[in-house]
Amino acid sequence: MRIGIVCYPTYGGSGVLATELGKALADKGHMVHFITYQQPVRLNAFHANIYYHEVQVPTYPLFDFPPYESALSSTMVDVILNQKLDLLHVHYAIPHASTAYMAQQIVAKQGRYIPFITTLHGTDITLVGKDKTYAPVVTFSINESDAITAVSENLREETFKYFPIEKDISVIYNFVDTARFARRDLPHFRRAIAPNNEKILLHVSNFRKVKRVPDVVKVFKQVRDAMPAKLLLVGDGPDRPTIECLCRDLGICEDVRFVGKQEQLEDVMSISDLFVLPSEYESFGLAALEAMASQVPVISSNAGGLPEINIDGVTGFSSPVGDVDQMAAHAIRVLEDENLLARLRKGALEQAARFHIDNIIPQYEALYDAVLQQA
Ligand code: GMT
Repeated sequence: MRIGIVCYPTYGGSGVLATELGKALADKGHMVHFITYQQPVRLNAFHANIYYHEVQVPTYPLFDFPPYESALSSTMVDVILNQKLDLLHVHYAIPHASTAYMAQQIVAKQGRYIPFITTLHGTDITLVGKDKTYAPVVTFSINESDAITAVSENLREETFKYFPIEKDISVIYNFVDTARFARRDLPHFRRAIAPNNEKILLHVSNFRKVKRVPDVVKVFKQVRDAMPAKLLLVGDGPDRPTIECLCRDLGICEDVRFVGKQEQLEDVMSISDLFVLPSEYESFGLAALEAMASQVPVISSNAGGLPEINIDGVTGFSSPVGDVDQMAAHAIRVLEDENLLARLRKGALEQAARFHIDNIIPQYEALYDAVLQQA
Protein backbone atom coordinates (compact mmCIF):
# COMPACT_ATOMS: atom_id res chain seq x y z
CA MET A 1 0.00 0.00 0.00
CA ARG A 2 0.98 3.64 -0.43
CA ILE A 3 0.26 5.26 2.90
CA GLY A 4 0.46 8.94 3.85
CA ILE A 5 1.18 9.53 7.54
CA VAL A 6 0.51 12.92 9.12
CA CYS A 7 1.65 13.60 12.67
CA TYR A 8 3.38 16.06 14.97
CA PRO A 9 7.10 15.62 14.37
CA THR A 10 8.07 16.82 17.85
CA TYR A 11 8.98 15.02 21.08
CA GLY A 12 5.58 13.61 22.00
CA GLY A 13 3.87 10.26 22.18
CA SER A 14 1.64 10.63 19.12
CA GLY A 15 4.52 11.59 16.83
CA VAL A 16 6.73 8.83 18.21
CA LEU A 17 4.01 6.26 17.72
CA ALA A 18 3.17 7.45 14.20
CA THR A 19 6.84 7.38 13.21
CA GLU A 20 7.43 3.91 14.63
CA LEU A 21 4.27 2.74 12.85
CA GLY A 22 5.49 4.17 9.54
CA LYS A 23 8.88 2.51 9.94
CA ALA A 24 7.30 -0.84 10.76
CA LEU A 25 4.95 -0.58 7.75
CA ALA A 26 7.91 0.27 5.53
CA ASP A 27 9.76 -2.80 6.85
CA LYS A 28 6.77 -4.86 5.72
CA GLY A 29 7.04 -3.50 2.17
CA HIS A 30 4.50 -0.65 2.23
CA MET A 31 5.46 2.72 0.76
CA VAL A 32 5.19 5.27 3.54
CA HIS A 33 5.02 9.03 2.97
CA PHE A 34 5.43 11.25 6.04
CA ILE A 35 3.83 14.67 5.63
CA THR A 36 5.01 16.92 8.48
CA TYR A 37 6.46 20.38 9.05
CA GLN A 38 9.82 19.00 10.13
CA GLN A 39 11.58 15.65 10.18
CA PRO A 40 9.93 13.51 12.90
CA VAL A 41 12.29 12.90 15.84
CA ARG A 42 12.50 9.16 15.41
CA LEU A 43 12.77 9.30 11.61
CA ASN A 44 16.53 9.34 11.75
CA ALA A 45 17.78 6.79 9.20
CA PHE A 46 17.40 6.13 5.49
CA HIS A 47 14.81 3.54 4.50
CA ALA A 48 14.12 2.64 0.87
CA ASN A 49 10.35 2.64 1.43
CA ILE A 50 10.09 5.88 3.41
CA TYR A 51 9.54 9.32 1.90
CA TYR A 52 9.43 12.63 3.70
CA HIS A 53 7.42 15.62 2.46
CA GLU A 54 7.99 18.82 4.37
CA VAL A 55 5.06 21.19 4.78
CA GLN A 56 6.26 24.70 3.93
CA VAL A 57 4.21 27.54 5.37
CA PRO A 58 4.93 30.73 3.40
CA THR A 59 4.51 33.86 5.46
CA TYR A 60 3.11 37.23 4.45
CA PRO A 61 2.96 40.49 6.46
CA LEU A 62 -0.83 40.24 6.62
CA PHE A 63 -0.69 36.92 8.46
CA ASP A 64 -0.54 37.28 12.22
CA PHE A 65 -1.18 33.53 12.22
CA PRO A 66 0.48 31.67 9.34
CA PRO A 67 -2.19 29.45 7.70
CA TYR A 68 -0.56 26.12 8.57
CA GLU A 69 -3.72 24.08 8.00
CA SER A 70 -4.07 25.35 4.43
CA ALA A 71 -0.42 24.57 3.72
CA LEU A 72 -0.81 21.09 5.23
CA SER A 73 -3.97 20.29 3.24
CA SER A 74 -2.32 21.53 0.05
CA THR A 75 0.75 19.39 0.67
CA MET A 76 -1.50 16.41 1.35
CA VAL A 77 -3.27 16.99 -1.98
CA ASP A 78 0.07 17.21 -3.78
CA VAL A 79 1.35 13.97 -2.22
CA ILE A 80 -1.95 12.11 -2.72
CA LEU A 81 -2.01 12.93 -6.41
CA ASN A 82 1.67 12.73 -7.28
CA GLN A 83 2.61 9.76 -5.13
CA LYS A 84 -0.69 7.98 -5.86
CA LEU A 85 -1.46 7.37 -2.21
CA ASP A 86 -4.05 4.73 -1.32
CA LEU A 87 -4.93 6.23 2.04
CA LEU A 88 -4.04 8.80 4.66
CA HIS A 89 -3.48 7.97 8.31
CA VAL A 90 -3.54 11.06 10.52
CA HIS A 91 -2.38 11.05 14.14
CA TYR A 92 -3.82 13.51 16.68
CA ALA A 93 -7.17 14.92 15.59
CA ILE A 94 -6.24 18.61 15.79
CA PRO A 95 -5.79 19.86 13.13
CA HIS A 96 -4.91 16.72 11.18
CA ALA A 97 -8.40 15.25 10.83
CA SER A 98 -9.90 18.47 9.45
CA THR A 99 -6.96 19.01 7.08
CA ALA A 100 -7.35 15.44 5.85
CA TYR A 101 -11.05 16.05 5.27
CA MET A 102 -10.20 19.17 3.26
CA ALA A 103 -7.63 17.27 1.16
CA GLN A 104 -10.15 14.47 0.63
CA GLN A 105 -12.74 16.95 -0.68
CA ILE A 106 -10.23 18.61 -3.02
CA VAL A 107 -9.05 15.38 -4.65
CA ALA A 108 -12.67 14.18 -4.90
CA LYS A 109 -13.27 17.09 -7.30
CA GLN A 110 -10.59 15.49 -9.48
CA GLY A 111 -12.31 12.10 -9.38
CA ARG A 112 -10.05 10.53 -6.72
CA TYR A 113 -11.36 9.09 -3.49
CA ILE A 114 -8.80 8.99 -0.70
CA PRO A 115 -9.95 7.49 2.59
CA PHE A 116 -8.47 8.82 5.82
CA ILE A 117 -8.05 7.19 9.19
CA THR A 118 -7.85 9.28 12.33
CA THR A 119 -6.01 7.97 15.37
CA LEU A 120 -6.93 9.75 18.58
CA HIS A 121 -4.03 9.98 21.01
CA GLY A 122 -5.16 11.73 24.16
CA THR A 123 -5.01 15.46 24.67
CA ASP A 124 -6.56 15.97 21.22
CA ILE A 125 -9.73 14.73 22.96
CA THR A 126 -9.34 15.13 26.70
CA LEU A 127 -7.79 18.60 26.95
CA VAL A 128 -7.60 20.49 23.69
CA GLY A 129 -10.37 18.81 21.69
CA LYS A 130 -13.19 19.35 24.12
CA ASP A 131 -12.38 23.06 24.43
CA LYS A 132 -15.43 24.66 22.86
CA THR A 133 -13.22 26.71 20.55
CA TYR A 134 -12.24 23.56 18.72
CA ALA A 135 -15.06 21.14 19.50
CA PRO A 136 -17.28 21.66 16.40
CA VAL A 137 -14.40 21.10 13.97
CA VAL A 138 -13.04 18.17 15.98
CA THR A 139 -16.46 16.49 16.13
CA PHE A 140 -17.13 17.03 12.45
CA SER A 141 -13.77 15.82 11.21
CA ILE A 142 -13.69 12.75 13.46
CA ASN A 143 -17.15 11.82 12.16
CA GLU A 144 -16.02 12.33 8.57
CA SER A 145 -13.05 9.97 9.03
CA ASP A 146 -13.34 6.68 7.15
CA ALA A 147 -12.14 4.92 10.30
CA ILE A 148 -11.33 6.09 13.80
CA THR A 149 -8.96 4.48 16.25
CA ALA A 150 -8.10 5.23 19.87
CA VAL A 151 -4.99 4.08 21.70
CA SER A 152 -6.85 2.71 24.75
CA GLU A 153 -10.33 1.70 25.90
CA ASN A 154 -10.32 4.66 28.22
CA LEU A 155 -9.70 7.12 25.37
CA ARG A 156 -12.44 5.47 23.33
CA GLU A 157 -14.87 5.93 26.24
CA GLU A 158 -13.75 9.52 26.86
CA THR A 159 -14.31 10.34 23.19
CA PHE A 160 -17.86 8.99 23.24
CA LYS A 161 -18.49 10.80 26.53
CA TYR A 162 -17.49 14.22 25.22
CA PHE A 163 -18.34 14.12 21.50
CA PRO A 164 -21.43 13.03 19.54
CA ILE A 165 -19.51 10.46 17.53
CA GLU A 166 -21.65 8.59 15.02
CA LYS A 167 -19.20 5.84 14.09
CA ASP A 168 -17.47 3.07 15.94
CA ILE A 169 -14.01 3.72 17.32
CA SER A 170 -11.59 0.77 17.18
CA VAL A 171 -9.11 0.43 19.99
CA ILE A 172 -5.65 -0.30 18.62
CA TYR A 173 -3.20 -0.09 21.47
CA ASN A 174 0.19 1.53 21.20
CA PHE A 175 3.07 -0.86 20.75
CA VAL A 176 6.73 -1.34 21.58
CA ASP A 177 9.66 -2.94 19.81
CA THR A 178 10.67 -5.25 22.65
CA ALA A 179 13.95 -6.22 20.96
CA ARG A 180 15.06 -2.61 20.77
CA PHE A 181 14.16 -1.95 24.41
CA ALA A 182 15.53 -5.27 25.75
CA ARG A 183 17.46 -4.49 28.93
CA ARG A 184 21.22 -4.42 28.47
CA ASP A 185 24.02 -4.25 30.94
CA LEU A 186 25.61 -0.79 30.64
CA PRO A 187 27.91 -0.61 33.69
CA HIS A 188 29.88 2.46 32.52
CA PHE A 189 26.75 4.47 31.85
CA ARG A 190 25.17 3.38 35.11
CA ARG A 191 28.32 4.29 37.04
CA ALA A 192 28.40 7.73 35.38
CA ILE A 193 24.92 8.48 36.70
CA ALA A 194 25.07 6.57 39.98
CA PRO A 195 28.77 6.27 40.99
CA ASN A 196 27.95 4.82 44.40
CA ASN A 197 25.38 2.37 43.07
CA GLU A 198 22.47 4.58 44.04
CA LYS A 199 18.99 3.53 42.88
CA ILE A 200 17.94 5.28 39.65
CA LEU A 201 14.45 6.66 39.17
CA LEU A 202 13.40 7.78 35.69
CA HIS A 203 10.77 10.07 34.23
CA VAL A 204 10.30 10.81 30.52
CA SER A 205 7.84 13.38 29.19
CA ASN A 206 7.30 16.74 27.57
CA PHE A 207 7.11 18.44 31.00
CA ARG A 208 3.58 19.72 30.46
CA LYS A 209 1.25 20.42 33.38
CA VAL A 210 -0.77 17.26 32.65
CA LYS A 211 2.37 15.18 33.45
CA ARG A 212 2.63 16.52 37.03
CA VAL A 213 6.45 16.41 36.95
CA PRO A 214 6.63 18.24 40.34
CA ASP A 215 5.02 15.09 41.80
CA VAL A 216 7.92 13.07 40.35
CA VAL A 217 10.34 15.32 42.21
CA LYS A 218 8.35 15.04 45.46
CA VAL A 219 8.23 11.25 45.19
CA PHE A 220 11.97 11.24 44.55
CA LYS A 221 12.66 13.43 47.60
CA GLN A 222 10.98 10.85 49.85
CA VAL A 223 12.87 7.98 48.19
CA ARG A 224 16.18 9.82 48.55
CA ASP A 225 15.46 10.45 52.22
CA ALA A 226 15.10 6.67 52.61
CA MET A 227 18.07 5.49 50.52
CA PRO A 228 20.81 6.78 48.19
CA ALA A 229 19.09 7.56 44.88
CA LYS A 230 19.33 9.56 41.67
CA LEU A 231 16.57 10.96 39.46
CA LEU A 232 16.88 11.15 35.68
CA LEU A 233 14.51 13.58 33.97
CA VAL A 234 14.34 13.02 30.23
CA GLY A 235 12.57 15.50 27.95
CA ASP A 236 11.85 19.19 28.25
CA GLY A 237 8.90 21.54 28.22
CA PRO A 238 7.05 24.42 29.81
CA ASP A 239 7.21 23.16 33.43
CA ARG A 240 10.98 22.89 33.51
CA PRO A 241 11.62 26.19 35.42
CA THR A 242 9.07 25.15 38.08
CA ILE A 243 10.69 21.75 38.40
CA GLU A 244 14.17 23.24 38.75
CA CYS A 245 12.93 25.64 41.46
CA LEU A 246 11.35 22.75 43.34
CA CYS A 247 14.61 20.77 43.24
CA ARG A 248 16.44 23.79 44.68
CA ASP A 249 13.80 24.33 47.38
CA LEU A 250 14.03 20.67 48.38
CA GLY A 251 17.86 20.75 48.32
CA ILE A 252 18.17 17.78 46.00
CA CYS A 253 19.73 19.34 42.88
CA GLU A 254 22.93 17.29 43.04
CA ASP A 255 20.90 14.09 42.74
CA VAL A 256 18.62 15.20 39.89
CA ARG A 257 19.89 15.11 36.30
CA PHE A 258 18.03 16.88 33.50
CA VAL A 259 19.26 15.01 30.43
CA GLY A 260 17.14 16.73 27.76
CA LYS A 261 15.36 15.15 24.82
CA GLN A 262 17.12 11.83 24.40
CA GLU A 263 16.65 9.68 21.32
CA GLN A 264 18.52 6.65 22.70
CA LEU A 265 15.85 6.06 25.29
CA GLU A 266 16.62 2.35 25.44
CA ASP A 267 20.01 3.09 27.07
CA VAL A 268 18.45 5.30 29.73
CA MET A 269 15.77 2.70 30.40
CA SER A 270 18.42 -0.03 30.71
CA ILE A 271 20.15 1.63 33.66
CA SER A 272 16.94 2.59 35.52
CA ASP A 273 15.31 0.85 38.48
CA LEU A 274 11.89 2.51 38.48
CA PHE A 275 9.85 4.62 36.05
CA VAL A 276 7.63 7.32 37.58
CA LEU A 277 4.55 8.65 35.73
CA PRO A 278 2.13 10.51 38.05
CA SER A 279 0.08 12.16 35.25
CA GLU A 280 -3.19 13.98 35.73
CA TYR A 281 -4.37 12.15 32.62
CA GLU A 282 -2.70 9.69 30.29
CA SER A 283 -4.57 7.99 27.46
CA PHE A 284 -1.93 5.27 27.33
CA GLY A 285 1.57 6.19 28.54
CA LEU A 286 3.87 5.01 25.75
CA ALA A 287 7.05 5.83 27.67
CA ALA A 288 5.85 3.61 30.54
CA LEU A 289 5.38 0.72 28.10
CA GLU A 290 8.88 1.27 26.71
CA ALA A 291 10.20 1.21 30.29
CA MET A 292 8.39 -2.08 30.93
CA ALA A 293 10.04 -3.59 27.85
CA SER A 294 13.34 -2.71 29.58
CA GLN A 295 12.14 -4.48 32.75
CA VAL A 296 11.62 -1.23 34.61
CA PRO A 297 8.55 -1.39 36.90
CA VAL A 298 6.26 1.64 36.83
CA ILE A 299 5.04 3.83 39.69
CA SER A 300 2.13 5.74 38.18
CA SER A 301 -1.15 7.43 38.82
CA ASN A 302 -4.30 5.50 37.97
CA ALA A 303 -5.56 8.18 35.56
CA GLY A 304 -7.10 7.51 32.16
CA GLY A 305 -5.76 4.48 30.34
CA LEU A 306 -2.81 3.89 32.69
CA PRO A 307 -4.53 1.00 34.55
CA GLU A 308 -4.81 -0.79 31.17
CA ILE A 309 -1.02 -0.65 30.87
CA ASN A 310 0.39 -0.57 34.40
CA ILE A 311 -1.26 -3.43 36.27
CA ASP A 312 -1.26 -2.66 39.99
CA GLY A 313 0.97 -5.10 41.89
CA VAL A 314 2.02 -6.90 38.69
CA THR A 315 3.98 -4.44 36.53
CA GLY A 316 4.41 -1.76 39.20
CA PHE A 317 1.97 0.16 41.37
CA SER A 318 -0.66 2.79 40.70
CA SER A 319 -2.14 5.42 43.02
CA PRO A 320 -4.73 8.19 42.88
CA VAL A 321 -3.57 11.33 41.08
CA GLY A 322 -1.59 13.56 43.45
CA ASP A 323 -1.09 10.91 46.14
CA VAL A 324 2.64 11.54 46.33
CA ASP A 325 2.98 9.82 49.72
CA GLN A 326 1.50 6.57 48.44
CA MET A 327 3.61 6.66 45.27
CA ALA A 328 6.75 7.25 47.35
CA ALA A 329 5.80 4.44 49.78
CA HIS A 330 5.36 2.07 46.81
CA ALA A 331 8.69 3.13 45.30
CA ILE A 332 10.56 2.65 48.59
CA ARG A 333 8.92 -0.74 49.16
CA VAL A 334 9.94 -1.98 45.70
CA LEU A 335 13.49 -0.66 45.94
CA GLU A 336 14.01 -2.21 49.40
CA ASP A 337 12.69 -5.64 48.45
CA GLU A 338 14.81 -7.48 45.86
CA ASN A 339 12.20 -10.25 45.48
CA LEU A 340 9.39 -7.80 44.82
CA LEU A 341 11.53 -5.87 42.35
CA ALA A 342 12.39 -9.08 40.48
CA ARG A 343 8.70 -10.12 40.37
CA LEU A 344 7.61 -6.72 39.03
CA ARG A 345 10.39 -6.70 36.46
CA LYS A 346 9.19 -10.04 35.16
CA GLY A 347 5.57 -8.82 35.15
CA ALA A 348 6.58 -5.65 33.30
CA LEU A 349 8.42 -7.61 30.62
CA GLU A 350 5.46 -9.97 30.14
CA GLN A 351 3.08 -7.04 29.87
CA ALA A 352 5.32 -5.35 27.26
CA ALA A 353 5.24 -8.57 25.22
CA ARG A 354 1.42 -8.24 24.94
CA PHE A 355 1.95 -4.90 23.20
CA HIS A 356 4.66 -6.26 20.93
CA ILE A 357 4.94 -4.37 17.66
CA ASP A 358 4.29 -7.62 15.73
CA ASN A 359 0.90 -8.02 17.43
CA ILE A 360 -0.27 -4.47 16.73
CA ILE A 361 0.91 -3.63 13.18
CA PRO A 362 -1.34 -6.31 11.59
CA GLN A 363 -4.32 -4.65 13.29
CA TYR A 364 -3.57 -1.41 11.44
CA GLU A 365 -3.02 -3.29 8.19
CA ALA A 366 -6.37 -5.08 8.59
CA LEU A 367 -8.06 -1.74 9.22
CA TYR A 368 -6.44 -0.24 6.09
CA ASP A 369 -7.68 -3.24 4.05
CA ALA A 370 -11.21 -2.85 5.41
CA VAL A 371 -11.25 0.88 4.67
CA LEU A 372 -9.95 0.36 1.13
CA GLN A 373 -12.59 -2.28 0.47
CA GLN A 374 -15.32 0.17 1.50
CA ALA A 375 -13.86 3.00 -0.61
O1 GMT B 1 0.62 15.11 25.87
C1 GMT B 1 1.37 14.19 25.58
O2 GMT B 1 1.82 13.38 26.36
C2 GMT B 1 1.75 14.01 24.16
C3 GMT B 1 0.68 13.27 23.51
C4 GMT B 1 0.85 13.31 22.05
O3 GMT B 1 -0.15 13.08 21.41
O4 GMT B 1 1.91 13.59 21.53
O5 GMT B 1 0.67 11.93 24.05
C5 GMT B 1 -0.53 11.21 24.01
O6 GMT B 1 -0.33 10.19 23.05
C6 GMT B 1 0.58 9.15 23.42
C7 GMT B 1 0.70 8.18 22.25
O7 GMT B 1 -0.52 7.59 21.93
C8 GMT B 1 0.09 8.46 24.67
O8 GMT B 1 1.01 7.44 25.06
C9 GMT B 1 0.00 9.50 25.80
O9 GMT B 1 -0.55 8.87 26.94
C10 GMT B 1 -0.90 10.65 25.37
N1 GMT B 1 -0.83 11.72 26.38
C11 GMT B 1 -1.88 12.03 27.14
O10 GMT B 1 -2.96 11.47 27.08
C12 GMT B 1 -1.64 13.12 28.12
